[in-house]
Amino acid sequence: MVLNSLDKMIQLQKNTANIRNICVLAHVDHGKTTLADCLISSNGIISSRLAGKLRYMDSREDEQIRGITMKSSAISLHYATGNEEYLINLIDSPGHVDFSSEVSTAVRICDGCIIVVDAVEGICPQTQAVLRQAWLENIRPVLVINKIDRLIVELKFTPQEAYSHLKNILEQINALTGTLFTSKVLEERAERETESQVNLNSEQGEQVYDWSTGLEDTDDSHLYFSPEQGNVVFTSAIDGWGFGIEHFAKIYSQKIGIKKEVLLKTLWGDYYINMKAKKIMKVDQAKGKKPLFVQLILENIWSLYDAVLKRDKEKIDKIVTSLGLKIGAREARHSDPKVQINAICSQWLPISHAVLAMVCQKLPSPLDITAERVEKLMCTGSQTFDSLPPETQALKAAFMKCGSEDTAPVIIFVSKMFAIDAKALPQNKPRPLTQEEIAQRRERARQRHAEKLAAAQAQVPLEPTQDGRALDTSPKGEEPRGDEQQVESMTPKPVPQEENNQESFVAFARVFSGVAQRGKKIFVLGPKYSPVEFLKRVPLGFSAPPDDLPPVPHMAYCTLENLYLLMGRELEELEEVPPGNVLGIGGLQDFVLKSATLCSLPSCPPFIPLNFEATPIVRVAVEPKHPSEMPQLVKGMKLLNQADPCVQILIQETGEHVLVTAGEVHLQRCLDDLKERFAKIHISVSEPIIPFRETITKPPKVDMVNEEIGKQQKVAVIHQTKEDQSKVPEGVQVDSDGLITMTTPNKLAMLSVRAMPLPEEVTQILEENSDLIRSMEQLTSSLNEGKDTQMINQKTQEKILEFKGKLEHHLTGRKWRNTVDQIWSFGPRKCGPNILVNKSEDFQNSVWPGPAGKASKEASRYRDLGNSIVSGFQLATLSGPMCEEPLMGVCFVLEKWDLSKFEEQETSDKQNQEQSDLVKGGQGEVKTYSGRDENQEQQDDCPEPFEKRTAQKGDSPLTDCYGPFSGQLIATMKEACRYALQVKPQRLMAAMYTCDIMATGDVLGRVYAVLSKREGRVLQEEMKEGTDMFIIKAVLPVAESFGFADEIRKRTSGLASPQLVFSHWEIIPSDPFWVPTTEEEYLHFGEKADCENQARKYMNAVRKRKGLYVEEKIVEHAEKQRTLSKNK
Ligand SMILES: Nc1nc2c(ncn2[C@@H]2O[C@H](COP(=O)(O)OP(=O)(O)OP(=O)(O)O)[C@@H](O)[C@H]2O)c(=O)[nH]1
Ligand SMILES: [Mg+2]
Repeated sequence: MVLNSLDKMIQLQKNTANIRNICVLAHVDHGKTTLADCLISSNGIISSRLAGKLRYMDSREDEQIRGITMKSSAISLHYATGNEEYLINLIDSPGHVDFSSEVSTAVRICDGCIIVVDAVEGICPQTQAVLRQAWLENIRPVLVINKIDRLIVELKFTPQEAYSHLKNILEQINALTGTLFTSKVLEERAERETESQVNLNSEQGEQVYDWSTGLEDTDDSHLYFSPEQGNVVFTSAIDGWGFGIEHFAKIYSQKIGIKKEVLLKTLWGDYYINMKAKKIMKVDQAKGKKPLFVQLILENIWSLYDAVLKRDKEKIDKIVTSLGLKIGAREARHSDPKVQINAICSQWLPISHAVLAMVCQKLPSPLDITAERVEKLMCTGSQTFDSLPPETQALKAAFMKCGSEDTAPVIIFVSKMFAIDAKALPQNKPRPLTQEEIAQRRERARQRHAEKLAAAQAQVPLEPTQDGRALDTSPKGEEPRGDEQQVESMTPKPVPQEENNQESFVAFARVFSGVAQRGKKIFVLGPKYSPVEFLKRVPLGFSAPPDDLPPVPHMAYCTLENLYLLMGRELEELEEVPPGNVLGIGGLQDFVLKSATLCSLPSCPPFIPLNFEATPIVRVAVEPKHPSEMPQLVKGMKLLNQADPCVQILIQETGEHVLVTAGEVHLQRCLDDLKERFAKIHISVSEPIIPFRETITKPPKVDMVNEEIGKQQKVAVIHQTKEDQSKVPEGVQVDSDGLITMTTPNKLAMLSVRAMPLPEEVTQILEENSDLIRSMEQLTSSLNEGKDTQMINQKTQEKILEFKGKLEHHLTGRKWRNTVDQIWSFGPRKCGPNILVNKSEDFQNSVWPGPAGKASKEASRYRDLGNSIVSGFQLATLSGPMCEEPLMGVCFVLEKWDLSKFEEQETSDKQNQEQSDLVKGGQGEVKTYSGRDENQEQQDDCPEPFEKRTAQKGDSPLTDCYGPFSGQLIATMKEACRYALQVKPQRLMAAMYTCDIMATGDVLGRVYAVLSKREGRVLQEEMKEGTDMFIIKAVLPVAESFGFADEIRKRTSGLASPQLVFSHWEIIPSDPFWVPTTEEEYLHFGEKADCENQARKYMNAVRKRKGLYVEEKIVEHAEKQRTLSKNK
């Protein structure tokens, strides 16, 4: 085992066909990093004794302490088999859900992946998630079933039981693959059908797609995991062994004399061997026979473990000699049986060979990239490949060829930026000196000595100081002064003082085509860059040097400053990187925020964005301990944002600096990074900010004591709160059915708005389609503005129709008649889960583009005013009346919109203006409408004449003492929406996690106790076959989740650990404004009745945090505190 020299790696990088870019994916703790250790030790980078203990890829201190991986990191390995030599770029990824974004960054730059499954735990939630991610990226998986030793040592299975157990795991994972495959085929078929329709219309004949018609004709056998296919190996990473059945097929074909091909087909499966007849038969022909896998493979391993654990020296020796192994004396005598097992097994069935051979045989090289994957990578959003400009389409060939000629365009994808200490960069590190350099140094030292002697003779008094300095510097290994200029090229670049402890960013990237050369200039394309935009601005075949190009949004031009070979904890400098390799790039931090596409041609599209599985949900506000350190904090947060693919940083309206992270562990890591690496200051962190949503529901049918409402006697209202809060002031009309009618402060326009709860399914559909809604809004607005109506491509149109159909399907009944056609906008931010419906007769406008949207003539006339209404709706949905949180699942219906007065005013005003142009530059005080209570008073003192600002062309923005008319409309609409909500039963919605807990039977009770204390709800409980493990699926409010994982771990002594993933929003059933009103309710809850109102607690907590008014008595029934002694 030789440590690979850099030259060897550089040489291997050039042979693209023998490169494998792979990542290791699994559920948390299934042994990815341990497996990586074993593979790394086969290259001599770490010693084989330390493999599994060191967890080399977990280079962060907190990773080592917590024992979980938190980032993906790459290492290049060399593997030789037969005459072939391979370069394996291995990426270890984290399994914890909080870091699933790191998995996304890894799968994007790989061609294949190793899915690791713990033989005891089997398929877990994250296993499913990573398998899906691999599918979405079109990368091919192979399977490693790890921790087989646990079946022997912990579960004490017999080989036969172990076989059934393993078969079970394989069936489960294949069932999963099957579902993924089926949905994909069906989706493609649907797509193909629409495609063929288009083709029929356009008479283009055959298209590129050649998928066969349907599921039944599609061959999917190669997709499944099966030992006989060679894409499954069984390992115990901790004991250093692993095998695929090929290994045993080879051995036994020689031993028993059955053809290897036959054995390959029968070693896995229900076959047994008739030794006498040398025949292989189906197991059910003769009962009680063991399958080949048990008889020929598992039993051998079991008996070895048995011998070692029982310390049966004789038997061990026998096995060792029969296998022809040599065990060192130290291992043979070692008291720990694990060491012996490791020593024997890692020689007998070396894990690295089993895994790497499978990787090289079964996983594709960069040259095998499929056309399907390339097209998918190139088409962002709803684009189709055919709709890309021809220059862009031409790049597909470059992707497929993965060529290294000079003419090949360089295409690199940066999937994340990671921070490393600038001192750890190879160019800043002192490197070992070469022989020549040592000779040079020696020579210089000699010269210096001679000079010194000469000087000493000439100038005796100065000697001590000079000497002192010389002595001071040289022992530190630094170059002595004086020689600095000559030496600069060979010594580390002196790092400037302030950079001394600075973080430097390296891009985690892969070359998809062309050769990345150091010093080469390249375009950096941000995720929103559009080659169409570029081609529009820059004439075809531009000849100007790229530096002089006109600015194009989301594009920059930069130099590839440093290229690195990623070697786990180390980086090695490279001059160039051939196509198909994973690499690190330095010097991009000013150009790339998180991910980017680099290309030598600007016609390249940016790669599709990484798909992140986890939604960042846990927020905290941070501030420096010393206010003067704010700038450092801001800078640190910027760096943190760049260094983490999924963290979000924002500054709220309140001025708080907020970190949004995927979960508690992620939060902790981000805070540590901020404190220790990026900001380097003390910070204080707020309690987690828990997000809520506000909504309304149908009026409840029963009250809090389950009595039908309306039947009980109302108590003479003692408790006035509900009425006190009477939310609707005068001047606003409220109908009995909740229709709010409001006029603008200048009384020129009147709006009637009603709020209705949307059915749950509709809210869900809206949430799922937010991207589509956003693009639809953009489309409509560009249509309205009369921009060139870019053809909506067929696929988007289909999607929009489908979306509309779904809405129509759920919005049925008299109440919702025509609603879908009348949807005017979605909110907040124009894509949220609330809708604005326009039922007003005289003005019709809807979001649906094309023929469905009936844009009438008035539409254009009223467009600006309409925009104000929509803005009002957006504002209202952004923050609700309960605690200023966004709304969800609410439909606002604009029933009437009376502008007749406004029109009159406008015409008379025009006439006025024509008559006299006297009033210029209105100096009259311009009040702005600012609150619900003011409108009444202000209406009275409103001076009649309007002051017009200098007339603008067309429809002038009317301004009166209440400010511009459009502003008044916005405010009125917003207020009307809020009142409309307040007259309906309001509810809070809480963010919910789904939580998967695996626990053994004996700690189950304690898990349930913790869950119920935190308002969790168990959805499902299953026993894992063949084990005493239970899998519990539960939902838990995010608000109650802080410290949950820790508590579970503590209560169960680490035997159960939950995985929390954000899943959905759920209405909290209790009414935050509820007060007892009937006798029974008083009896039941007492007058105060706030002890059980969870919703009120949440609402008040949010209000308090936001500095809003909270109606709360601080001290109630105050009494003098009496101590016992006084009481006597
Ligand atoms: N018994 C047994 N334990 C193993 C084996 N492989 C790994 N482990 C143990 O499982 C634990 C988790 O191993 P890791 O390699 O850190 O797991 P991981 O998949 O990298 O975990 P994350 O990166 O946090 O997702 C460690 O305590 C390992 O010692 C194995 O083959 N057998
Ligand atoms: Mg790990």
